[in-house]
Amino acid sequence: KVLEKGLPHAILNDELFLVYQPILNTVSARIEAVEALVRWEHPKLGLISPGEFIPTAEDIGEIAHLEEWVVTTACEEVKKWNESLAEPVRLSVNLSMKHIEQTDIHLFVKDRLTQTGFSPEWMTIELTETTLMRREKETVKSIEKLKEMGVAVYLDDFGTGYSSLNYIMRLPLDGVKLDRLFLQKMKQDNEHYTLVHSLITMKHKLGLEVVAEGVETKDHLHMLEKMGCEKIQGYYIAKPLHHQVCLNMVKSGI
Ligand code: G
Ligand code: G
Ligand code: NA
Ligand code: MN
Repeated sequence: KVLEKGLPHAILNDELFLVYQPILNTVSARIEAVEALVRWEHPKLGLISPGEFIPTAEDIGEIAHLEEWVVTTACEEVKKWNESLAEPVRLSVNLSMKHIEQTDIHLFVKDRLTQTGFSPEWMTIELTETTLMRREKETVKSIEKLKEMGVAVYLDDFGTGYSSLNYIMRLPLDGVKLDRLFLQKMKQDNEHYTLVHSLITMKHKLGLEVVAEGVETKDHLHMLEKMGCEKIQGYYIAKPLHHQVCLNMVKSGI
């Protein structure tokens, strides 16, 4: 209830901010992308995690409004970074399926890009699934239009959602982000290892890029490299960082 009341206010009153988590390419040894993650600094309750307030935003019909703030702010910030970088970094933003159901998402993204001057070729959309997909035809069309603009589209938290396999067969995706639950249980040659290895071969069999999330140890990294997974994200590389700290890391490498 407190969150429901406070959220519209938070969006208008600067209580939200973004952190960025790097995504490393192990082959080029570059941070090739950053994922923008929203945070809410509540004046009384302190820091609230998006795991708590994103579902609230979806329930009270504020998700489009919230994500408009997130995408605009991320584009503005990372556009400035890119002006100071020899090679631009990609920006990944999360969009809730609830939001996608409600709007023409390619128009939403196009408006944000036009307003901020951020290049579509440096943008990745992560579809986060909290509900089953409705309006499948419209969603497919929207994703196709995003791709025509040069925007990449990934399915987030792959493998744990309601219908991940269904999605990868039906949506024209560029890639998936493997949910971190898979890595948490992975050890050399156990069942989770085999499963992760098979999912990574999707890259070759289905033409989908794979980003491994939740890489927490050197062992994880080495196993993934052996499997041919070159895009990795997780605490072993970096936690979500404040923007200046993240920019410094992008500049200096890891
Ligand atoms: O940052 P953290 O690990 O606390 O994120 C928790 C969850 O919140 C993750 O699943 C992440 O995808 C989600 N999240 C963070 N920012 C956004 C956002 O702007 N939109 C949506 N839909 N989800 C977000
Ligand atoms: O669903 P999504 O992938 O957007 O979730 C991002 C969330 O995962 C953020 O809340 C972030 O803090 C968390 N996270 C990122 N890397 C790791 C990791 O290596 N281990 C764990 N346990 N959580 C992580
Ligand atoms: Na996400
Ligand atoms: Mn993610």
